[in-house]
Amino acid sequence: MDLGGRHVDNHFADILREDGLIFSSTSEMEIVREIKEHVSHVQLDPLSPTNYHRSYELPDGNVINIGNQTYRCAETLFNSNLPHEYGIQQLVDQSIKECIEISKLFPEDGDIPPLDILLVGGSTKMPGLEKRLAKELTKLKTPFRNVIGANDRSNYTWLQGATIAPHLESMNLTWMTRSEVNIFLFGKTKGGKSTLCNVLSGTEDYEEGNLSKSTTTNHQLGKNYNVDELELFLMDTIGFGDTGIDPKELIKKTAAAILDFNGGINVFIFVYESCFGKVERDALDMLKDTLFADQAIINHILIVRTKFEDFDDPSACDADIAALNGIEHFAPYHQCPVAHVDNRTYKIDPGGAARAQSRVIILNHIRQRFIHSSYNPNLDQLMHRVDSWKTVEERLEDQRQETLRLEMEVRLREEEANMRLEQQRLEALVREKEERQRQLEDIKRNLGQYIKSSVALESTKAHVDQLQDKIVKEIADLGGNPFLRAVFKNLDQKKV
Ligand SMILES: Nc1nc2c(ncn2[C@@H]2O[C@H](COP(=O)(O)OP(=O)(O)OP(=O)(O)O)[C@@H](O)[C@H]2O)c(=O)[nH]1
Ligand SMILES: [Mg+2]
Repeated sequence: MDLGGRHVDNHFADILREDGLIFSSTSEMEIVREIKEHVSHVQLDPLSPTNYHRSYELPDGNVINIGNQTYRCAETLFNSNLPHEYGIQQLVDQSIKECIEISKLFPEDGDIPPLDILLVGGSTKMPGLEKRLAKELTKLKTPFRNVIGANDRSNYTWLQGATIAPHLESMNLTWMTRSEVNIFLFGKTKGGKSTLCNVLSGTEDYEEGNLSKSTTTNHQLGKNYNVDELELFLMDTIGFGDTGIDPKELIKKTAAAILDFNGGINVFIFVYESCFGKVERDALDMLKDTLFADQAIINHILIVRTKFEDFDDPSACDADIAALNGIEHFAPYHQCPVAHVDNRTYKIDPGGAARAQSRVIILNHIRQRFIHSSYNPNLDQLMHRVDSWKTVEERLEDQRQETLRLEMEVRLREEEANMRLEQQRLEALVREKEERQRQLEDIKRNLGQYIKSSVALESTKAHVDQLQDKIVKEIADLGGNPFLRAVFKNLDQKKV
């Protein structure tokens, strides 16, 4: 029986409408799922009146109040007045009774003891489920002992599988393996990603938008589908282009979608319509350079051109690929296979024949090229790259700041050099002044000595004059010797 979390979400969205709370698009259904995880529970007796209210803050900050829908949503699991035929209690009852019937085929093994029922899987985490299931099974007189919630229920199946995996060889069992294909769809908004998800899954789980606004505007959770012996894990994403979403936010949301993959990604399906231009190239570059910084990613990209009316005409497809190879923006991705589809709406193509054909085309590509290997991103490095990623504007601003910083540095260096020159000039002036000072001191000193010498000379001269006068007088006293008079006369002349 296909009954689980998605049914609870859908029923929850239906009954929230009673309070005027409308959630319908793919992204809004994610919000419903989150509300369910936070506020829902399973009532032991859904008919007993309760006055139950829980509040929940929506991503836009609005707080909503939810009444009995918090437990009514889980009633879909028990088929209380709901459209499907069985509830989980009937399924469990049937399984246990079948086990007992089978055990009767092996009487030598004795009767099987009363069974414990172990709840596993994310949808079983709603508080109160164990007790309610036990109550319903008792009503059905199911032979069981306890209903137990497994630890780590979301991963329990895988964990248990992992514990027996090492013994498989010795158990000599032949196991059938299902081919799991992890698919990440991305591309420009309104290109047809969600439609392709519907086509591949054969469902209408994804909201196909109108052509005037972006539809998938929030991070999606991947979903599993069994399709033609393949187990597809599909991840629809927010479109690039005119989504009005901040590019940084978009990169973060795209990275968050990648983090949801358990294990590798087999194929990145890049969806585009009509022409391959710069937006398309930027979106692929974002994957190759920004998120993974790895050329090898090219081996895991399938390019899908949607809305291609002649998709069933091989020569038209070949001609389109030839034209694509002539486009400069496409050059880095020319090795990637290109598929053409036309997922016409049911209005145009009520039988969905074109969609069915598209599915075969894409699955063939997947089988031929992508099923056997997957790309395992290094998630730590991915987050690091996302955190340090900058928009073109931010990068330009960084460059502008760097240029300003360099200009400032050059100016400072020039000023420093000028100051050094000025200082050197000042030092030279000081040195010259000191030199002049020294010279002046020398001159003063010499002048002093000169003055002293002059004074000495004057006094010597005065002394000589006195001596001369004295001599003259003494000579005059000596009388009138003609020879001496001539000498005196001569001396007088010299004196003059
Ligand atoms: N004729 C035709 N219409 C298509 C095809 N693929 C998508 N459409 C239509 O194109 C519109 C947009 O398709 P979506 O699947 O919502 O596009 P998207 O890429 O998910 O858009 P966002 O979620 O806004 O990013 C819808 O009206 C689809 O019905 C196609 O191959 N052929
Ligand atoms: Mg979409």
